[in-house]
Amino acid sequence: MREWFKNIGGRRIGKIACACVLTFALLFSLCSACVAKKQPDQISYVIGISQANMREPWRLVLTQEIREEAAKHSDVRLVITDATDNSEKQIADIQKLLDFGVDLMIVSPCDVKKVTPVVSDVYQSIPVIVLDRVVEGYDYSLFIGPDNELIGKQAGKSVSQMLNGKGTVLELCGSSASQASIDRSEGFSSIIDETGDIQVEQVHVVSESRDSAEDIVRAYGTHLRDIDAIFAHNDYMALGASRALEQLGYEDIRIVGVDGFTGENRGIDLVRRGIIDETITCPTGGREAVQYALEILQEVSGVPKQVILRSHSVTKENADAYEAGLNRSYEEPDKIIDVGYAQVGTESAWRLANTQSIKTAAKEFGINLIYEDCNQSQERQIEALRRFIEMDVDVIVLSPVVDSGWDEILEEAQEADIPVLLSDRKVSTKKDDMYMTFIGADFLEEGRRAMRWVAETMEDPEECVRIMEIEGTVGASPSEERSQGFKEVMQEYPNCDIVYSSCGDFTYEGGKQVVEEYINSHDWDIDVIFSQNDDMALGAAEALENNGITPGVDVKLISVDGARSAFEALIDGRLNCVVECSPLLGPQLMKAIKDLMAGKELPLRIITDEKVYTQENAQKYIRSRKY
Ligand code: GYE
Repeated sequence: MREWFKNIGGRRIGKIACACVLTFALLFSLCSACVAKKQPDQISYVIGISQANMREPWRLVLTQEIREEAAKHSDVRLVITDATDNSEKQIADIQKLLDFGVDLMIVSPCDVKKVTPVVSDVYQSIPVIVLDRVVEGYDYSLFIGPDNELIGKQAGKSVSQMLNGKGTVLELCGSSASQASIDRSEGFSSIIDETGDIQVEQVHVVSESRDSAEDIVRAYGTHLRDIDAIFAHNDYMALGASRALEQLGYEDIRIVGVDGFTGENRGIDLVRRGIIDETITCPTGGREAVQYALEILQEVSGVPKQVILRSHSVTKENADAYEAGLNRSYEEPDKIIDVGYAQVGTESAWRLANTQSIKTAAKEFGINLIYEDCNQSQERQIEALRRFIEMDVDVIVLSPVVDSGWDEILEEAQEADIPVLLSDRKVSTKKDDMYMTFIGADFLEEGRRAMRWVAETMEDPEECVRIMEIEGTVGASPSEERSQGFKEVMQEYPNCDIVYSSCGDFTYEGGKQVVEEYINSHDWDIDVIFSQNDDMALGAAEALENNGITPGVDVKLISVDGARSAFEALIDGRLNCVVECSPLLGPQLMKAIKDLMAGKELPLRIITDEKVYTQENAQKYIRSRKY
């Protein structure tokens, strides 16, 4: 390794040398009709891994998965550092990796707040994948991690069932600085609080280790008589707790852990041997990190911004089946995949681009797409899903026009054993497992970005800003969450206020009508219009112009989506800011369908990558816009 490091500075020279050798080999091969093979020691990429620590078993598994996945590529090298849970050391490690000249960095942060600015700086020069704990903001290429709040909720449901809704739980939490532990606790208590008759005693096990957990539980002594269950934030603490209970003779206390790895004394083994009652899996994302790292380095399009991994509840009853699923080999189905797709409608430029992206990708992936345009009607979408179920399609894709009212039809799809994928918009259902994955945007962040732009461009921070909000379809997740995100940031600016809000239903005419109605009933006194999509913003601009008000000058217009028409309006000065919401979900959706049909597990959510555009940068980007 040392010898190799000496060459690292010359790696670039090495690559040029390799390129010359290859060129010669290629010329030679043209003459001798033979193709030069890649030299085994040719390095294409060096990936730096900044690990929070190499002490926790979860991180050892993460590192092992990264190594195994990278080993499949002879031209990839890893440089791994161990921050020993010290954020100052991690910051120094990250700088060293940057100085080595790594091509991409994978960071698993020790302390989110301290490491966020460093990741943001590195991201200005090389791609960064954040693992396990997300940093603040979006200055990174990709985040891969579990949904820790959902893991906590699953534990809460399991413990509540074990205790029949009544009793006392000892919660062995991880470090209070660990966002994962905070989220797990929040999820856990959100469910426990609903039951109303379960008390929780929380203890922070700072080292999150087996032995510390064992010591803490043993110190409880006879007080354990009052404890009915233990929820440990990882399986190692669960094992420590079980050892203490065995020594003290309290063997009826139920135990739930987290992580669910295979191997001796790890979650699946502990459950199978009856040492703990349940483990909730927390995948590391190591393999996915290397796979996406190569896609990023090879500039493959469509790499998402966030991949949220799925967790499973494993008990003695399903441990064997779960482990068998881990080792299953994947094989492409030997049939054309039939996909029923219930699209919202044709209400906006975004929607047309979204439909086109999905149809084109279906063709490219060889998938038979049965497409239904449901004209912004939930009733027609439900009817379409029923037809897909009767047709016994392989997969259903739904872009739900609104987020509620889907439980019954999704139940029918489940009973028919037809997986449902959500594209673009979300649903809220009673049960968590009603669909396989969600592929779409972070609407909350889109709303925040719109208000941040308002704040950043206010001439006088003290000035009073009167805002009109033109909302999309009532009850649709983008409408609700963009509004929520906007208001969340607006709270920091007491002089800003939404003085009028009305629904434009995501259409041009809808946006135009909102402004006309306001003008007909008020003297114009609006400083900023926040329109939740481009079509409504452009309709609003026309209404303003019809009334002698200059959009983009007399009133600032902010929109969401980023269609070409919006870029043209930025360049014309009629719009001031456009927050991107990509409709180009087709490739990711079809890849997810192929993976699903090949037996692979899908992430819980795949969140698209998006940016903010203004009059200053619109001209630069308009040529590269794909919709
Ligand atoms: O912003 C709008 C479309 O669901 C994100 O629906 C999508 C929204 C998009 O009509 O233009």
